[in-house]
Amino acid sequence: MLTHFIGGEPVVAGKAFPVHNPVTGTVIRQVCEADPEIVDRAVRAAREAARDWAALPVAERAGWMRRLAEGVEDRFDALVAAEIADTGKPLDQTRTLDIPRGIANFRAFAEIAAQRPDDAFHLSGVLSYTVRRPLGVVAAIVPWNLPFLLMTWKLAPALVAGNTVVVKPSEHTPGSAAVLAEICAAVGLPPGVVNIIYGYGSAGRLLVEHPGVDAVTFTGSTGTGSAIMRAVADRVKPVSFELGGKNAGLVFEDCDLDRAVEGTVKSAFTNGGQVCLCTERLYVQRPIFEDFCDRLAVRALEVAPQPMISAGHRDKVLSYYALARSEGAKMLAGGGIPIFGDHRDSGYFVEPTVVTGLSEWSRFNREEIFGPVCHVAPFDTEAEAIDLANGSEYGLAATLWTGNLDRAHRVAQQLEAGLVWVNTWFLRDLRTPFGGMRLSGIGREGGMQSLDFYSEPTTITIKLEQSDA
Ligand code: 6OD
Repeated sequence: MLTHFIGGEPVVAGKAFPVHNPVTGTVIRQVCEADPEIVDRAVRAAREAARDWAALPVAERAGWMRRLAEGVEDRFDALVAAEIADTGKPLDQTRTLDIPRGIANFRAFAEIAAQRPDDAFHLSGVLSYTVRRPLGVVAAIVPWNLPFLLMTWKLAPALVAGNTVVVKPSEHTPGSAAVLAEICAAVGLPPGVVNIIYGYGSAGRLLVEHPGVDAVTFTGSTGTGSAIMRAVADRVKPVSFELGGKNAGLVFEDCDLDRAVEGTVKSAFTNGGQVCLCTERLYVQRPIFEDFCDRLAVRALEVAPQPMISAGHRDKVLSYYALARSEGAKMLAGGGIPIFGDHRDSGYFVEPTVVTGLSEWSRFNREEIFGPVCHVAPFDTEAEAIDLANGSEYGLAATLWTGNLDRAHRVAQQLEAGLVWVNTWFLRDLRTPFGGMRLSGIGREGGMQSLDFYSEPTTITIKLEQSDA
């Protein structure tokens, strides 16, 4: 049974709920579900620890981040196993991306925080400078698609900025958070600095509404993001949201075709398309459209299917495959459930799918699907491509494939998205701003932007005596 981690101690309380392995559909663990009393206990523990943690010099908190990174390295295999059990991710991806990025998050934010300068302004005998202080207790609501990566992406900057944290992982993926709780205890992190509670959205709601929580960071769907915003509106709590996407890819005829096809395979199908940055709308310049579609379809058939996180999510993705057919799409690859003839047939797999022929106004092309699926459409001119890419209520990420440097800069600067990748995808410098426009979120995290969110400035202004000299 996975227990909550509160005030540095395991806490068994609340009803138990099951977690399923997406590869087989079988129950792999039982987990304590937080009730109002547990949420209250976790927030109180975080608040009790807040003053001493905030009072530590930033260099000491940065030292704790490095110790956490070492603790993660020591428990690398346990984290890989927990993440794979909950998500069904491939071993290779988990070993090379999910867990290493968690380590990098702790190390990167230790460096960034330690180097951060304060602002100071001097003008006509008036000196103004700012000091930043932490917000207090931060609620971190973590999604199921990149559970460890995104938990550390929130924890590291929140902690190093001097906050204490209550984390609620997704009900689907509590395993790596439970290992992190053991790591916090093993490295001797002061009790209450990190608290981890488990449960469904109802527990998340209790957490964000708790009057002892000062700010909320959330990654997940736009619907849940706006529900959180309403829930915390009365107390005007700061929120940082990374929400849905309907990301566009633009492929120009001057691109390196092999690179663009392989890049698109990655950007559409990595993690079974369950990454908020995945490409779901692809626009290809007409002279290479047929060739590109043929190549992409062949490659999609070669991609190993990955499971969706739950039976419910698999059914949602399949409902979009059915919708595409009913809206008159041509399926170029996939569109169903793979048959393996083994234990995976009871899991939550869907086929990597490539679709064409739908209008920009179809639901398929407007709504986030969050599966291994990509619609491909032709375009003629650069201006048209930009309009197509920007024609969405979302604005998280875009990819651009071109061999023309001028075009790369020109187009990238006109795309209305928080992140634009040119001839690559998911390449991230952790110091850069990360987040989306419109329905894709509010605020930016990453580097200094994270430290800005997790702290607030006080401006101190001093009138200096005029010198007679
Ligand atoms: O790579 C990252 O740092 C990051 N924040 C990825 C987010 C992916 C969302 O699904």
